[in-house]
Amino acid sequence: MGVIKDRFKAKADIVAAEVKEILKEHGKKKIGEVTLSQVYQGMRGITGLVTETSLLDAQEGIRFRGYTIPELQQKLPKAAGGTEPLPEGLFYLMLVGDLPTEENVHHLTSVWQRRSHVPNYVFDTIEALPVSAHPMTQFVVAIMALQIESQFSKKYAAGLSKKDYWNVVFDDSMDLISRLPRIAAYIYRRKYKNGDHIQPNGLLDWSGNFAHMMGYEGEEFKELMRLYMTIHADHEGGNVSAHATHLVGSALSDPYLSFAAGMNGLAGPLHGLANQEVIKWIFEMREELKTDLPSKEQIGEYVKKTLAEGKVVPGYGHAVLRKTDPRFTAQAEFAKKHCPDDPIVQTVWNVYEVAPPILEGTGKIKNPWPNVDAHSGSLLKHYGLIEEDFYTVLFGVSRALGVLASLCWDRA
Ligand code: NMX
Ligand code: MLT
Repeated sequence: MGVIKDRFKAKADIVAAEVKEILKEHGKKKIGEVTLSQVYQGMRGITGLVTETSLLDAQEGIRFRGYTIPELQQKLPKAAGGTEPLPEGLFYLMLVGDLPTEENVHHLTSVWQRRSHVPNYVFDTIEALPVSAHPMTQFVVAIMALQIESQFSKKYAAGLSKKDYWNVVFDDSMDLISRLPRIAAYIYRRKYKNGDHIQPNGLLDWSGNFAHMMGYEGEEFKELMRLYMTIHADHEGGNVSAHATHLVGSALSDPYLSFAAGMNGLAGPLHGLANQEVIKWIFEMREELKTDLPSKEQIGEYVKKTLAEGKVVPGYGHAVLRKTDPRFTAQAEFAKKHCPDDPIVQTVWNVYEVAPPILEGTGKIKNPWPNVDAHSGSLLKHYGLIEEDFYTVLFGVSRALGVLASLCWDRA
C-alpha cells in the first residue's frame, strides 16, 4: 500500500501547488455566463466543479485520465488468459494519474484482498432487514453499518490535523473498496440463493472474486465483470452518485457516509436503477407481444406507446452525452464476440436501430441515443444473473472506484 499511497501524495502535492498558482494568477477570470433556465434545470452546462479522474465530452463520451475505453482495453493489465482490463488498473490510473504496470495492479489486488474482511455485525445488520428489501437498500444499510470501522471519523474525533485528512480518507477508501464485493455478494446470495453463501477465494482478482462469491465460476462471466467494473467506475463529477459523494464528503463526512449518499442517488430510476428498468421494459414488451424476439415494427410501436403513457424509455437519453455512449458500444462489442445470438441481446440491438429516430421526433429529448444502462442487463441475463433488481448494486460496487478516488483527490 505504501508505494501507491506515496505516489498518489507526490502527484497530489504537485497538482495542489499548481492549482494554488493558477488561482493566484487567474482566480478572478470569468469562465462562463449562467442563464435562468440553467438555474431552473439542474445546472445543465454550467462549469462548476473540477474532477481529476475523468472527463466527459458530449460527442465523444468518457475519457479516464485522457484514455478512451478502447484504449484502456488495450493498455491496462489483464487477468491471466483474459482480454478485458482489470479495474484495479483503472483505479490506479484514476488515483495516481499514470498507467499502471502489471506489478502495480497485482499489488493493488493483494492489498484489496488483505483488507477485505467484513465484520460479522455488518452481516447481522443486513439480516435484520426483510429479504424482500430492495438490494440497493440492503447495500446502503450495510455500508452504513460498516461506517463504524471508519478510521477517519475515529481519528477526527481524537483530533486530526488538516494536513493529515487525506491520509486517513485514503485508508478508509481502500478498506471500503476492498469490502464491497463481499457485501454485495452476501446480499445477492441472501436474497436469491436461499442464503447459501460462498467464501471468498484469496487467489482471485477483485472482480473475479466478486463473480465467484456470487456463484458465477465461468471465465467468460469473470471477464464480463472485469469489463463491467471498469466501464461503470466513473463518469466525471456531474452525475448524481459522483456529485452526492463529493458534496457529502465536503462536510468532512468520512468515505463511508459520503459513498452511502452517492449510492442513495444511484438507486434512483433516472440514474443507476435504469439498468433494472431497461430489462423490466424489455420483458414487459415481450410479455405483451407474446414473443421472445419482437420485430423492429413491434418495438417501434412499443416505444411510441411508452412515450404516449408519459413514461421514459429507459436506457436512452443523457444529461451530457449527445451521441451513443461508448460504454454501450463496449458492451455491444463484448456481446458480438460472446453471445450475438442471444434474443435479449438482439432485442437491445433492435431497440438501438428503432428508438433513436422516434425519440428525436418528439422534438424535446436532447439525446436520443443509448446510455450505459441500455446494454448491461442483457449481458447479465445471458450468463444467468437474471435477478434485475440486483443490477444497480453491481453498478454501485464499480462506481466506488471513481468516486472514492475523487474523494482522495478532494482531501489531498
Ligand atoms: N424517454 C422519454 N423521455 C425522455 C427521455 C427518454 N429516454 N429522455 C429525456 N426525456 C424527456 C425528459 O423527461 C424531458 O421531458 P419533460 O420536458 O417533459 O420533463 C425532456 O425529454 C428533456 O429532457 P433532456 O434534457 O433530454 O434530458 P435530461 O438531461 O433532463 O435527463 C435523463 C437525462 C438521463 C434523466 C433522461 O434522458 C432520462 O430520463 N432517460 C431515461 C432514464 C435513463 O436511462 N437513465 C440512465 C442515465 C444513465 N445513468 O446510468 O445514470
Ligand atoms: C453515469 O454513469 O453516472 C450516468 O451516465 C449518468 C451521468 O453521467 O450523468
